[in-house]
Amino acid sequence: MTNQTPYDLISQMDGMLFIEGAFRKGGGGRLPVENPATGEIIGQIAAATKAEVEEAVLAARRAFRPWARQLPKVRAAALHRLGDAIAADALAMARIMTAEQGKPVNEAKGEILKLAEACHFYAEEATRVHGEIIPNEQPGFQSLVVREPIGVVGAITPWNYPAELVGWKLCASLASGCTIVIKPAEITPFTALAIAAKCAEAGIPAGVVNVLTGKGSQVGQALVEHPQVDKIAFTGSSAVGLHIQQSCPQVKRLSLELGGNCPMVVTASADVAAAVKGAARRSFRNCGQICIAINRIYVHRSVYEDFLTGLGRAAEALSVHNGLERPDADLGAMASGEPLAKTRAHLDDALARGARLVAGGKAPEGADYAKGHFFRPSVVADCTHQMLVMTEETFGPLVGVAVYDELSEAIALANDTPYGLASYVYARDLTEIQTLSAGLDYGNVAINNVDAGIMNAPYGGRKQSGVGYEHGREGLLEYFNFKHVRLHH
Ligand code: TAP
Repeated sequence: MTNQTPYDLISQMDGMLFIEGAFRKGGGGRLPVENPATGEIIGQIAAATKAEVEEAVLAARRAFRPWARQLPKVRAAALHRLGDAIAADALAMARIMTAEQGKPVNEAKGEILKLAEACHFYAEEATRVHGEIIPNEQPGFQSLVVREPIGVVGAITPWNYPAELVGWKLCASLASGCTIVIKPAEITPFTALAIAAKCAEAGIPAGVVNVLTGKGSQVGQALVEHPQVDKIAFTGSSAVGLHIQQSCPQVKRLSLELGGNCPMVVTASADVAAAVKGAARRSFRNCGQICIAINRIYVHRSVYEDFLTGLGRAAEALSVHNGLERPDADLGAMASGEPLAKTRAHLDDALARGARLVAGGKAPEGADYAKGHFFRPSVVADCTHQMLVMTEETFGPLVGVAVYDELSEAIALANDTPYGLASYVYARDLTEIQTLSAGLDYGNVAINNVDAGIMNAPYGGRKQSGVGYEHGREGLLEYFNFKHVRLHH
């Protein structure tokens, strides 16, 4: 891949599906894919037909038993080869991602390399999954708890992290002995097809990994409804996650990694400069299109104006460019017109309800930005829970800031949401830290840092942010059934 332009690579994958170890042209219609920085159509994807969904699921079903029976070290070796193959082509894969998603190439390359790391992490974990022997409750009996892979996984993924969100499900499937049919987001399909090419290169057996492109409401829904799909691993909005849960016609395993509306609390004892740095990074990276982005910040009155001045300056200093032309830009284009329109709507709503604009508030000016979906990182202050920016997930480069006086008030405001994915704290006082980490009703709490999700710790949400975990040993165990074997001897 290395010497070809992203457009050459994309044209080779145009209209392709990956079924039973081979690429082939889809037989149905086509859907255009846009470069969000320029508005150009960069390729067409196949809208997989019902027959193609059937073929992919049955290929995964046939491949399941032989793959599940492989020794864990054989699956681990395949994952190591996949990690190496991905890392070797990280730049070319990153450029494909930038062309379809908008994030700057350096950031996209970081995501690809993290996927390669995930392959190696899960390769090691694959060899460490073991069962248990339960203490006897009667003489002459023995109870074993054995872990067996669930079967065929349907993976449905969003567009904000086109490699990692596919990759975590792929790695856990490969490590556990499951097989997988992946339906990537309609607007970022080529990264997933490039990952499929790496699976072929790494010698993953035919049928173990399949990629179907097309519309979620058709191809994704067909996977949800298919009786031969044993588990759905979904990342996306809470609305679609709930729809999947309610429309699943059979009982099957579901893991749902859904929306967030993540708070940050900056207390009176915080290192304000560190808090500003953390907030700027986690609110605006990937244009704020992150489920664990900081959406709203509660700052103690004693440091409120200092924090706002710092965050305003940090936001204004961030560069926004076409991410293919400027690989080192801080922000690229937003992935499509939809999150951009929502960002503008949340900003307008906040300003109409009395918020103060501290930074940004508009698209960058100039011909380079005219046809793309660009927006400057934006900060609004003096926010209340009457404003959408504080109560709904913006999924854009906009953060709302509010002042508080008592820590209990900050905790109540931070928890005043149907979501429970990630929360952030900047504080130096140990009592404040302990009160916040116990009081925040979130699956992840990051204290004096903004890395809520790391590969070897469980990552999941509460309330409307989902069920189940990715990452870590817990993420891998989501791909296994328990079997109780009771022996009489
Ligand atoms: P969604 O609109 O929910 O789409 C996610 C995936 O579901 C896409 O592949 C979509 O296909 C598919 N889909 C749509 N309707 C479907 C249906 N009826 N049946 C089956 N699949 C269907 O989310 P999005 O806009 O791509 O992503 C943004 C959301 O994802 C945000 O809320 C964000 O917080 C959340 N997210 C959560 C996490 C974690 S780890 N909790 C991580 C990243 C993102 P199409 O692309 O064809 O519509």
